[in-house]
Formats: sequence, structure tokens, C-alpha cells
Amino acid sequence: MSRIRNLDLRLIALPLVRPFRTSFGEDTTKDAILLRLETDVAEGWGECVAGPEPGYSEEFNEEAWITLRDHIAPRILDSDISSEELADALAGVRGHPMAKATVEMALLDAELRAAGRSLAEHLGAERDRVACGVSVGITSTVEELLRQVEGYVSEGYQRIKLKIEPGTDVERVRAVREANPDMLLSVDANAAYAPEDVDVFRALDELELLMIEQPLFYEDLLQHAKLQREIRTPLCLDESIRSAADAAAAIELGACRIVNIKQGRVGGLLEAKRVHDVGLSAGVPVWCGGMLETGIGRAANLALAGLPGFTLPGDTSASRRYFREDLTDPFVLDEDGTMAVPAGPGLGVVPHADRVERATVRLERLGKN
Ligand code: OSB
Ligand code: MG
Repeated sequence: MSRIRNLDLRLIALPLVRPFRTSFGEDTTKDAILLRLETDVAEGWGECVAGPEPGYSEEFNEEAWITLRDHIAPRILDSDISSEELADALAGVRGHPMAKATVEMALLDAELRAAGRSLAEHLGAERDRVACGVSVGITSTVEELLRQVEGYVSEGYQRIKLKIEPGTDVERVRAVREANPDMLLSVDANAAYAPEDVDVFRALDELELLMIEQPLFYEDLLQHAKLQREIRTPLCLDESIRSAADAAAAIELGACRIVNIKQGRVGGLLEAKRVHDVGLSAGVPVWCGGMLETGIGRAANLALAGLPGFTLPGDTSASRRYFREDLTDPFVLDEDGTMAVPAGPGLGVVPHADRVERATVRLERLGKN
């Protein structure tokens, strides 16, 4: 057992190659908290998936920073708590899954680095390459959307996901479908619709979509179950699934037929694996979502996506889809639309110190020295 000596909290801002617009907002930079954790024997890195605004979920950077500094750090600093024991050690902090997941990622990275084992191996990954899709933001025109989609298709992405919102939906999706008749195509509403919008979903139901992601309010499993009974296209839940228990409930209720797994949303990689296990034993396909992560969080996502139940292409896109220069060596899409699962110890990546420095907006060191 090794002692957790200190934690560096860092807020970074990294320019995106193009603005990313969803039904809840637009980002032009990736603003994220990075955590560097140091034990007696190793260092580990974690990336928090919260953004600057509480638009996707309740958590946001300023709040996650305070949670990490004032409520999480005091419970683990100078202790020899392991990643397995972390959830219990943090049980006194309700909620805040994204903040908790950040520490778990860094602790796993440090432990596995010390042990010389990869995260993928530790989680039970069975693949060394994973199928990748791409999430396309809401554009100002349909022409621009078609142009972006064409670019991603030519790069080899195996599935295209279009962000939609009320008023920017059926017509756009139909245009993309007509230009790409055989493409695996899905849509993501980020909870922007109401049960009364059922006609939109009936129209989308004609477009041979792989899935419709999070159409309705994030706390409403019942309405998702009712909508799923009205259409053939599988519903996929993202925001609504915050734990393995949520996944089991949603599946049993018939609220979804596919689950998007994001380690940050469910409180960490270990719970993400349990969500995967629920899907696998119920015969429900899962896939790895994304939150525009830098190479640090991307490495963790790829390790997770190597598990056997991840049978659909993930939002695990290449570094160049997001950043001109990633914080790590770039993740590259192979021509066949797959990406390699990192095989080195821990996350298998280390951020470049100079790039991290340049992107840093704020730094706070916690613990001794
Ligand atoms: O709903 O999946 C989402 C990005 C930020 C917040 C929510 C979502 C997304 C994406 C992008 O769709 C996925 C990615 O490429 O990382
Ligand atoms: Mg989503």
C-alpha cells in the first residue's frame, strides 16, 4: 500500500478545432480540471469530464474544483486508500460523480503504473482495437453539416451521430441519410424534447437510425419507456444513467434498448464496468460515450471500450477531431475506423508537461511539500 502524498488541481483551456454545439450550449474551448496525484511510488493523472456550465448535468468546473479541494482531498490525502476502497471513503460526499471519477482515474493510473499493468487489462478489456464513431455538433446550415459528415465518413468513422434540437432535426437528419444511405447513423437530443414531440420521433423512425439518444428529460425513465413503445428505433440513454442500478431499472422498464456509458457520469471506471456488466447480462448493447476529453480521459475511455459488451462504435474519436494539439501524443484513427487501446502501464499515456503548462489557467497544490 502506498500513501497519497499530494494532489495538483489544474484548470486547463484547450482550443477546439471547431465549435461544438448541442441542444444545451456551445463550446469553443475544452475547459477541464486535470488532477495529478502523487503517491510514495508513482504519479497518476485524472481528467474531470465536467464543463464550464451545468448544462449537461448539475456538475460544472468551479463546483467540481471546490468539491475536489474541500470535500474529496481531505478524505484521501495522507491515506493509503486504494481505488477499490475509494467509493466507501467518499461515501460521505453525496453525488458529484464527475469529481469522484477524476480521483478514481488518477488513483488507478498511479496504482497500475506502479504495478506495470494497463488499465485495459485491469478492467477486463478483451480487444486491443475498438470501433469508433464521431459526434457532429449542430451546424448553422445543412450544407455545413453535410460537408462535415462527408469529411468524417472519408476519414473512416464507422458511425455518425448528429446532435439535434427542436426545429433542427428531421429535415437535417433526412438530408444526411439521403447522402449516406448505408451509414450507421444516430441522433442525440441531450434531453431537449418533451413527450408531446412524439411526431418528431415518428418521423425520425422512418430514417433507419441505429438509435435515438436521450430524447427526453434526464430524470424521466417512465416517459422514455412510453416513447420506446411508440417507435421501432432503439432509444439509448446517456444523461439518465448515473449508476449500474439506473441501467438495470431503465432496461427493466423498457426505457432504452442501448446504453451510453461515460465513466465520469457514473462516478468512475469501476462503476462504468458494472454498468457494462448489467448491459452484457441483459443482452443490451453498450457503447462508450465521450465528453470531448483530452488524451488523458480519451485513454481511459478506450480502455473501457475494450470490454466485451461494448459492441457498438463509441464517441471515441481521434485527437484531431477535437484539438490542433492534444495534451498527450495524438490518438489516431486507423483507415478501418478503429483506434488502438492503450497498452502501456496505467492509462498508457502521459501528458506533455509543456503543453499542460501552456493550457493551464489555474493551479492549486494540495497536500504536503
Ligand atoms: O451527449 O454525448 C453527449 C459532448 C459533450 C457533452 C455531451 C455529449 C457530447 C458528445 C461528444 O456527444 C462526444 C465526444 O466526441 O467526446
Ligand atoms: Mg449524449
